[in-house]
Amino acid sequence: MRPGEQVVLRSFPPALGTGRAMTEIAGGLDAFDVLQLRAAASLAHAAPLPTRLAEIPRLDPDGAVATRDFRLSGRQINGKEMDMDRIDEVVGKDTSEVWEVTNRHNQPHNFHVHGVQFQLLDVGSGAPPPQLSGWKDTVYLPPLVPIRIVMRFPDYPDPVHPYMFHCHLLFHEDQGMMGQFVVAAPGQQPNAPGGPNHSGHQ
Ligand SMILES: [Cu+2]
Repeated sequence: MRPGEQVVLRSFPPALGTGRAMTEIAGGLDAFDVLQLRAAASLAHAAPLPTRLAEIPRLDPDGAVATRDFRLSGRQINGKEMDMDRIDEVVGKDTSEVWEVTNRHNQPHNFHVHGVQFQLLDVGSGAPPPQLSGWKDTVYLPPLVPIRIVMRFPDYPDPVHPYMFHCHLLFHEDQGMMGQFVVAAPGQQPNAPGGPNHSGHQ
């Protein structure tokens, strides 16, 4: 910034990969101002930037113990809506898995996983672009483009209290576009709070 300078940070239309009408409904044609920066009349120098901001250790997909498919369509994931009394997936504590996530719908969806951060392996048949190459909490899913993610689950097992995975468009998750997984030690069985295996819940 130069003294007295004003600049505006603006959001430009993202490439949603949807048809024209759906793109318009979903806000995919919108441009809008996000932030205005107004420099003071007198400025001091900032500290120099490091030449490299961060090192990101890559998760190795060859170390994954399982691969799972997640298909998002309508308001369902793998053909199911959220049920608090159902555990959809059981993963092993302190293990890595590859999840292939695909939006099988002509609407925008995205995918969010609790308890972990993940890395993208590929988007369609290509490598993820730089802006998708770091640690992610949520990834946008263009229609019909399979996205593979890799993650390592916590080393603390709990077969009763689940984590969620869901579309992070809030009205979609509110309409049931969500599922549950537990992190289990070898031999542990999932035990949803209202499920048939649960004994201690009134
Ligand atoms: Cu959605």
